[in-house]
Amino acid sequence: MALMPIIKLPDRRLKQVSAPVSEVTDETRAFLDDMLATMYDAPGIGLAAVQVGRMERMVVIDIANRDDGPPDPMCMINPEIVWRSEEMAEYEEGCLSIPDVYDKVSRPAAIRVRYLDRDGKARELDCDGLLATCVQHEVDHLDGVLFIDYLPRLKRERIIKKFIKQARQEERV
Ligand code: K1U
Ligand code: ZN
Repeated sequence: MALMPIIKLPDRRLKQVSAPVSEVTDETRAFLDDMLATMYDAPGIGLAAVQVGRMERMVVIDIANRDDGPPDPMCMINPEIVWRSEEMAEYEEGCLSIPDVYDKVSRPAAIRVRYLDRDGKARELDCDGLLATCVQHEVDHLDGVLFIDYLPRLKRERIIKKFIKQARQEERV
């Protein structure tokens, strides 16, 4: 399994919409394994393919990684949120593409997600709590949406400016 570099703000790919996966193959499964290894290594509880530069609709999630629990990896191909609760829940989110920035985001408290698993089998899953938050965060990545897009404009712009400055400084060295 290979670790892949995670792209960071202000990389423009993070604002692009990813394309559906047309066929689930051995190569898809090998790539999902590399995504899981990269997520565990980061460490994180989720990762979208765009975050490692592949513009296809795939995400991996393991919320057990937050508490160092036994691994419970999930792979979702072409995930689609087909139901959202009216009730909202607030959670302090972070993003591996926006390191060291955490802020509260309010999202539907429960969702139903439809997706293909790593064998290409269609599945539906009801999620609440941190899993619901994480699935929504990852599906947003596939649509070019970042959690900072839910923050007030001035706050968001300050974060983006900081990362642009950081990237320029890294270019110089
Ligand atoms: O998509 C990503 O950038 C991954 C992100 C997922 C996420 C976190 C919090 C709320 C919603 C979605 C992360 O995993 S950030 C890192 C993180 O949460 C974490 C870091 C160390 C241990 C456990 C969790
Ligand atoms: Zn993220």
